[in-house]
Amino acid sequence: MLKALLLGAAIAIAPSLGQAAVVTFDFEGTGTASGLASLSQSAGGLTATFTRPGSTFEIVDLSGGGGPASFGSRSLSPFANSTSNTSFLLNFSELIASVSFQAGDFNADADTYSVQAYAGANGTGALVGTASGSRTGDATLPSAVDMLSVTGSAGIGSLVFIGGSPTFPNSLYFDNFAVTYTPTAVPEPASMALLGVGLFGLGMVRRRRKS
Ligand SMILES: [Ca+2]
Ligand SMILES: [Ca+2]
Repeated sequence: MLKALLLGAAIAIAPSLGQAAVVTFDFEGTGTASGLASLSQSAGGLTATFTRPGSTFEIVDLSGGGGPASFGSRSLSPFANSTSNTSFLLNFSELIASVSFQAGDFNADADTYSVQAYAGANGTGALVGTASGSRTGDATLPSAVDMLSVTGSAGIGSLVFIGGSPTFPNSLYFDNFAVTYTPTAVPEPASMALLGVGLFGLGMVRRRRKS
């Protein structure tokens, strides 16, 4: 009886503990669209909002081929306005620990890319992580895709990222944003109620044993 009550209390607490989780934003469930000013995706209690200040972007359909297998049938693309040399901005609904994502251009021109992670929203606050690189016009898929990873020990609130060539300033696709974060450890009302019931039962058992 006592064991069962303690187990019940443990189960009620478990979902509230702050354990690191990984959620991925891959745009697969997103409809294709162009001229987007903003796009929000939610997974695992975390919301990621993509914008491109001063410009627009699109979600492209790759289901007919042309992209690497890892990109699936939908991908984030800046080509809605590739002549405007503006970065993407990615805001998270709460601080995250790290993020990795893929950038690729499917055997086209040579590109450079960079990403900055900031503690605050909208690319503000302390710069807590960076990653950058370049690639020549690659030979075959899927080698035309790189993985960028950024870790911010103090927590990442937003990302600024861009990739392209001098001829085409924004000519990289981005996909598979894998985010590591610890959900805020706030006990849910239901869990607290269950815990209360468990503790009440425990008290009853002890009282009964004393008498
Ligand atoms: Ca995808
Ligand atoms: Ca390119």
